[in-house]
Amino acid sequence: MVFRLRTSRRAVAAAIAATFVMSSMLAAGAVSAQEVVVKVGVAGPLTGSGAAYGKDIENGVRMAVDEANAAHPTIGGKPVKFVVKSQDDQSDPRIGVQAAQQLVDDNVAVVVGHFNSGTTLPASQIYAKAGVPMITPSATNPAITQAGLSTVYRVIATDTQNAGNAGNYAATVTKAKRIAIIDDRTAFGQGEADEFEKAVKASGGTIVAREFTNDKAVDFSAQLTHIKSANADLVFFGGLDSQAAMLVKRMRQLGMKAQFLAGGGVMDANFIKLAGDAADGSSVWEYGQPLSTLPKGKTFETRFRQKFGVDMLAYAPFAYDAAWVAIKAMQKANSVKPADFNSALKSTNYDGITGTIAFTQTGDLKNPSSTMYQVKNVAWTPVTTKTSD
Ligand code: ABU
Repeated sequence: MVFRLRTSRRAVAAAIAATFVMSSMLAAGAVSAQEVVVKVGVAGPLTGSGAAYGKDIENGVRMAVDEANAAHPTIGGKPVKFVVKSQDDQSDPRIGVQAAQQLVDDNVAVVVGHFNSGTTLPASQIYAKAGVPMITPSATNPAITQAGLSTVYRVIATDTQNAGNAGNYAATVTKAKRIAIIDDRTAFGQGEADEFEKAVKASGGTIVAREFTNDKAVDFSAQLTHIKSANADLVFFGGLDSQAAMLVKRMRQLGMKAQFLAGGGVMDANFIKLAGDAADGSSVWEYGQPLSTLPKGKTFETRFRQKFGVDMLAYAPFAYDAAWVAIKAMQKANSVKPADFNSALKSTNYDGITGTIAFTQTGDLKNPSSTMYQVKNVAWTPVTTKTSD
């Protein structure tokens, strides 16, 4: 009996002490009983050949979220903590759908992603059904925003714009007379090659060969032999950096002197490293304006390197901006409920790292830019930028 009484007194004393500690922590702002956790979903390839792109996007989102949390935000009168929830879609449309469903089941408020057009297209339907806004920082197939989904946004130019600029450039500026195209048959690669072809023809250029491969291929000898026999003087590749590098390398090994031109997803250090000497003189059209010309661009690059210990690829600034666009919409709507802040997203006017972000009625970026870069002295050098109306 005596023993029980002592234990009970100890328990009461411990409870009083715990209450005192909790009150002190609340007063100091260390914890909050009312804190609302808001999950920001990120979807992209975190394994496989596209993993570097997915990690780049995840880092961009993490940077925005950490900055937002450091300012101790309140929304709807309650303290809010943003957390990043990532899903690896392995650049596979089938796994992309599963990843999207997982994020929805995990009650994310918003998704930044996916990286690939091929995963974004089916995943956007899952988010739309659940009413969860999705902002892609990188998927550029025009069809993504043409499906009439009110929860879909894109903070980057489409391939109608970017590859369209490339096609017009190839036909009118390079003076190429015999243009060949090869694509990787993904929603992105084939899509941008189609847009390139349309623009070449609309600008009076001539396509002499249209070849394709797949996004896992490492040998392009058959396609290049055909392109060589067609006597092409410019080769456009629709696909990503590693394959672009292997392709231009093989072109030079085969003695082909044709100009090499590509679209988005190629302008990075990986291309130069893999292509070696063959990289020299290669040109690409990449989405957006050069970071070096944007007011907050250089600082972003430096801060990114300091925080993550790696150089950013092309899409981290777009992912960072996409996350901030979502956070600002929640603050404007004073709600973290997707149904509330999705309306606020539609009137976004955000001064981001990549420029001003506002959306068209279909969720595309208003007045998107794209820039042509060329490899000179083992570095990508901006040549010209075009901004669409
Ligand atoms: N737009 C660059 C690569 C990502 C994609 O659209 O598949």
